[in-house]
Amino acid sequence: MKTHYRTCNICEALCGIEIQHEGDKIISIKGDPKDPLSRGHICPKAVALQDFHHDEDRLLFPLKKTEEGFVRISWEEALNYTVQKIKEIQENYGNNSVATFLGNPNAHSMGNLLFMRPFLKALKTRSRFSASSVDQMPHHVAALHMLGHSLLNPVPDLDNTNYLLIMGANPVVSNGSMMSSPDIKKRMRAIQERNGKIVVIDPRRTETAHKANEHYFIKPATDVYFLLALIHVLFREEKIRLNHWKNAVTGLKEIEELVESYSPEVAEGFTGIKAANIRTIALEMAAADRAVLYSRMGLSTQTFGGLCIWLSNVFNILNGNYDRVGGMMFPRPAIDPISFSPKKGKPKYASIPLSRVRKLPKYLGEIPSVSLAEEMETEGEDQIKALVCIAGNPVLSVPNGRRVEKAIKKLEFHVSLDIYLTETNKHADIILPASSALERSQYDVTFLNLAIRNIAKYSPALFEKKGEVKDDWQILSELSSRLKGEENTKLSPEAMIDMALKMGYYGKEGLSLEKLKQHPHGIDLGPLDESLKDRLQTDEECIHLAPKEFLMDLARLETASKGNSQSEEYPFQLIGRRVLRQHNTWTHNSHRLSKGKNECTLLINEKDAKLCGILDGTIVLVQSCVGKVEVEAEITQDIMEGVLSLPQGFGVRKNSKMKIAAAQNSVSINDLTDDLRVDFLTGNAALNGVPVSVSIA
Ligand SMILES: Nc1nc2c(c(=O)[nH]1)N[C@H]1C(S)=C(S)[C@@H](COP(=O)(O)OP(=O)(O)OC[C@H]3O[C@@H](n4cnc5c(=O)[nH]c(N)nc54)[C@H](O)[C@@H]3O)O[C@H]1N2
Ligand SMILES: Nc1nc2c(c(=O)[nH]1)N[C@H]1C(S)=C(S)[C@@H](COP(=O)(O)OP(=O)(O)OC[C@H]3O[C@@H](n4cnc5c(=O)[nH]c(N)nc54)[C@H](O)[C@@H]3O)O[C@H]1N2
Ligand code: SF4
Ligand SMILES: [Mo]
Repeated sequence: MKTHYRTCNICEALCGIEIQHEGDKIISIKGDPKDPLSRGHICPKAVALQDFHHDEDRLLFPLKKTEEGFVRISWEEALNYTVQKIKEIQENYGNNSVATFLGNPNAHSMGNLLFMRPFLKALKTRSRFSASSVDQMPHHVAALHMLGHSLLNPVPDLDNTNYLLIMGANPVVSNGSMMSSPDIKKRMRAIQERNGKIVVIDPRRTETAHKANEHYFIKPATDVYFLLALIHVLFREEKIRLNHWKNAVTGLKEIEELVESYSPEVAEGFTGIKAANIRTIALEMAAADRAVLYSRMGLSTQTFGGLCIWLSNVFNILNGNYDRVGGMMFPRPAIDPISFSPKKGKPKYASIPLSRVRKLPKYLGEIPSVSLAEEMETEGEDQIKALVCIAGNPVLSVPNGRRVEKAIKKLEFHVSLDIYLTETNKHADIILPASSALERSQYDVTFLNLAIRNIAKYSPALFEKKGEVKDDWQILSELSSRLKGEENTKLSPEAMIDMALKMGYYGKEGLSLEKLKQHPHGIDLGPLDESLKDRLQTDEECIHLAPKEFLMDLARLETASKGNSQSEEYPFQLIGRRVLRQHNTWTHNSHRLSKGKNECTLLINEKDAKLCGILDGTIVLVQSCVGKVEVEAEITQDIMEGVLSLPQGFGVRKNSKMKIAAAQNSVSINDLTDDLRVDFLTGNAALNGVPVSVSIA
């Protein structure tokens, strides 16, 4: 029996795991107590890594769609045919007629990240989409305008804070996002044990809210008023303290003026949270020496997602808790993506480019994913005719997935890099099978940049590859060289990581790949420190509190504030949720994760259920202006009246080749979400607060 150490790559928590195995057979998967970040913590999903590896439904050979269905072909044929089709379509319709969609697992794979840029360069298309614009794009937009670089994202210093205000996040289940902090429950308990306080603002009394000191229901998509009121109180009560940023911010006056009219009383009217409570939270946070506001998914994926994330930053800065111990802090990663594309001293972009059809902003060079279908459907120059989908499942993950599916079916060519046959790539012409996590090596380029301690860790591959699968980076590299008509690169991800480590902040202290290989549990590089002055990318070395992009969006807020959002036809507001035992759309074929009670239920408040005659377990029809689903109702007091919740990531259909997933009752929340609901400021999807109706099916 052998023991292998690595980092679980499923979610952002970066848990260290210890795998005991005999050859290809896994004996056990446990938390690694010696991992400096996770200290032994894991969740049930890590144990399922073996299910994905051994899954008989996993794709093992390149496939081509024929009239008889998918048939196995050779890699040579698959790669050559793919490149031939891409070239043909680009010659006929222009380079931008070939689109890319990059899904979430790319962020969790070193090879994908390192080889994506050369691949995109070889593909020469500006039609790029990703899961970022159905997720965290507002965080990048705020970082860009306030700090000068999209990737300069702060994380809450959980281990040192004494007051944690959580808005629109459920880390007890999600294990945290834009914040790699495994074992969140223990870290939350530690805050309470040192007499600190945790407050949660969420339309649902979540698993996290149950562990907090206080929870307040908020009417979906009204958080912007709550945040404006928090800042209003700081000014009114003369609590502004900038600490070491005192002479290094711009826009303070503008912020003071704009929050003037947003008192806690005004916010109460929109949010449903009592003015007195809003005032108390602001004053308690001002009084706490170390306090932090952490806002995530529930805030970034709403109609004013950009304003919400911007104002969350502004609050932390004005409360003296930015780049400061116990507040929002900036990691110093061993491989710093910012050092590879610094903005400092560069001329400012004139303006953000806009998408072709709906004129939405293209941050990070990406067309917002809410536009995926319309960019395929709408004729004219740059209409999308082909799709290269890399670890993405937009039919289930993008709003109005059914429309996306219809548009994808009409494409001239569609190639997919995936580990499964999904609701998206079942329509592909070519499927290129990627390796699973245990078959490849890993250094977490993305999430070590968001970890709440500075850590470096490398994990080698554990198993030989099954069938004919290749690592994504190998596939990308093969495609790049064919597109360019050049020899395949000899560079490996390992060589690139080694180079980057040596060039990085800890390189001078001797950090290298060799050193990481000698420390299989990872190396602790210490707690977060005040690093923003070294890393800030604005020309003036100041934090911009009031960038014009955000100020301009306040006009949209004012218009919206005057309208009546409640519709008679769709009187409820739908929000999403995550479940502990699944990750997005791709873990549903694990038998370990899929046994037990049905988790794909519609949560409804008991009073609403009574009014509608709905009982626990009743099959209900939920409808929105784009579609409908039938699903089992689950009655609870833990959701606000007028709000309904469906889990995200579900929706594998009965005829799916993922047999275990197909056997479950599963509906896609994105059959209901509306692709026309968008945060116009950032282009991010407004997945939360969708108007819906519910009735007995
Ligand atoms: N309504 C609603 N919609 C949402 C959300 C929500 O909360 N509500 N959440 C959004 C968020 S935060 C995200 S991140 C997106 C996720 O959206 P997507 O990224 O589209 O979906 P995933 O399920 O993460 O994974 C996509 C695909 O990657 C494949 N895959 C897994 N591992 C690998 C690998 O190593 N290589 C390759 N090539 N493929 C692999 C999986 O089989 C799957 O088909 O969904 C978003 N959509
Ligand atoms: N188990 C598990 N873990 C995961 C994932 C998974 O699928 N399963 N997915 C991973 C991914 S890709 C991501 S991005 C992260 C996301 O991690 P989180 O950001 O923690 O996301 P959620 O768990 O969806 O929590 C969002 C919360 O926002 C609330 N919410 C909805 N609308 C509003 C609103 O208008 N206002 C406020 N204040 N709250 C609102 C919801 O009720 C929910 O509790 O999780 C990651 N971790
Ligand atoms: S919390 Fe995330 S990283 Fe940790 S074991 Fe679970 S899925 Fe893996
Ligand atoms: Mo995500």
